[in-house]
Amino acid sequence: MVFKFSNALVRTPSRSVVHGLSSQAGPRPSFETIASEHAEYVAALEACGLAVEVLPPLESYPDSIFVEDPALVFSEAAILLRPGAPTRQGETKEIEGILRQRFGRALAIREGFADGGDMLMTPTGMLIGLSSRTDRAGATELAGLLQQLGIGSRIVNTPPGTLHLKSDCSLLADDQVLCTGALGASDIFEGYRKLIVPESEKAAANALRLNDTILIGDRFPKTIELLRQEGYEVRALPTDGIGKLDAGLSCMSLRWSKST
Ligand code: CIR
Repeated sequence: MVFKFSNALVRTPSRSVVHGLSSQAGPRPSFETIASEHAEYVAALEACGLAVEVLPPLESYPDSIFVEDPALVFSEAAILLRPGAPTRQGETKEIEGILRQRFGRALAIREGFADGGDMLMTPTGMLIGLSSRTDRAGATELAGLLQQLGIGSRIVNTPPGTLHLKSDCSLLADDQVLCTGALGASDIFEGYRKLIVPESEKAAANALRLNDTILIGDRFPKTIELLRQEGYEVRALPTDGIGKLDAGLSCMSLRWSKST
């Protein structure tokens, strides 16, 4: 099952996180808010049964707390990506060493750009979203590397104005996704049961299923209620600060299941 996880890698926010990329005009989050949200996130991963390894902060990379973007990880392999934002491109080198130590095999894309936030693992393979961060060259090379690992993939379009594919969707179960109305209206999730987030809670679509629990932002009461009505166990976490940096709950970790 693609949401069964035993391990996670996270990175402590740096003081520079307040200068992270944002498409929003409002006030910037404080360092203290982000640090406390991150600590609650780590505690939630542990409560869901994951062993969490915490990497040190990187002052030169304000967005490096969002470790999901420079790499993909699987039980026995990692793929190093090429983040599409110029200020984030050095993050891959920074995480490469630890991934080479932790995984027997590490592949790397050499062309174009691809952010982990655009990749949604499903029971039938990886969805690779084209966005302002992931281009056709990066997506195509990634599809080839995934094939080397025996993982099928499909390249799909991300709705205009969306940062990453996963900003707009998450996998809730093998046959059910949580997604925005825009993504729900496309043919990406044909065959899946779709739970559409209310228009007023679009950012709730970036939830994170870890084993039997769904992590979701605590500022999304309507979506929390929808999930509970569907019978899911939900853990609500503060995400006001990271939300101001266009981020959600999948972005702050790399997760995998150790093969035994
Ligand atoms: C960025 O714009 O790159 C960061 N401020 C947010 C990255 C969020 N990452 C993700 O959705 N995987």
